Amino acid sequence: MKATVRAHPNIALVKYWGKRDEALILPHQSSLSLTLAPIHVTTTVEFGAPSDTVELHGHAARGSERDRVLRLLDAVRVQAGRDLGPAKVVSRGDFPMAAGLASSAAGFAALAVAGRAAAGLPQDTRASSILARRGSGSACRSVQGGFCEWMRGEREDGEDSYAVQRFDAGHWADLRMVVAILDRGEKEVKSRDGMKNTVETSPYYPAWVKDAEAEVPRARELIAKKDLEALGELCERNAWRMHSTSLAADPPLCYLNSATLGLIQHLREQRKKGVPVWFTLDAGPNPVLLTDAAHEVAAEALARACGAVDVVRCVPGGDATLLTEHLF
Ligand code: 2P0
Repeated sequence: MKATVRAHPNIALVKYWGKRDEALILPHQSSLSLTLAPIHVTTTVEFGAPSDTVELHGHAARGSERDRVLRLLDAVRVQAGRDLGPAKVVSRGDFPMAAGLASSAAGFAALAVAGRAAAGLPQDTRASSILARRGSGSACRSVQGGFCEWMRGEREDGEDSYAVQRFDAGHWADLRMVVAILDRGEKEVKSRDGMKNTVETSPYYPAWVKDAEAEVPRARELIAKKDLEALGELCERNAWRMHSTSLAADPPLCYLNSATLGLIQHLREQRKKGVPVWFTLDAGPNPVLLTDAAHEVAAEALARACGAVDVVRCVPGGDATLLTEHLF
């Protein structure tokens, strides 16, 4: 009745931005990501506890944060088909939570896999991905390592909306993602609210959906060929289009600040000098630089020169994994 899982966060190369179903967390378009190591979240779930308790990163979770965790475990109870009793959950991450890296993605992926294992359900990546998705959309892409594609699906019940691994972490071991933390502050508009506002008010939203869906198979081909330059260009294009669509919302959503823009513009000069480095950007001011192993030190140096207060260098990460050592 107790299980512990370690999962890695992921960074989308083709972003998920907008839901067609808010309750089930079903996206309007497919997305594609890379799972990132060595950073990770570890989560222990135990059923049969005296009462429901949720501790996230050293603090007792409250309000909607606590509810999201307990709702996911309710779905586990339904899958198990029996009364598992109250649950105790403890989760800890080893990377800066406000950095804009989706700690929720690693957290809900670990929770889904650990929850099912603690309930005695068999290991099943598809079932875990669907469960993780219901906690946080991007979490469905952190159940497996390497390059994962979240297929939007067509069904209203969401049973065909989950992530599959297209290439494992070893396929392109030389790829590097360098997170440039320019601002440690919490973002002003959470992804969930930002994407809702964009879906409802941005006149560019339908164009975003069509374009992003078409970019997924292109990205897959470039990953197959390990074409860093073309993948870098695709990533930048997709990030700009996500942010342009959000900028056109009402009220406008601007996640970039002046330091973000400074760093991004600097990359063009670096490329002219022969440094292969491109960016992607989630719903926050901290760019993630795409490069190769030979240039990760140069990428870190340029991020710091452009004002990064911290830098996290990442390599392709593996699957969410069961551990034998528990957090309590
Ligand atoms: C992504 N992001 O594809 C995109 C790009 C942020 C920008 O998924 O509401 O925490 O829990 O489904 O997954 C962040 O949003 O949102 C995200 P919910 P989530 O990685």
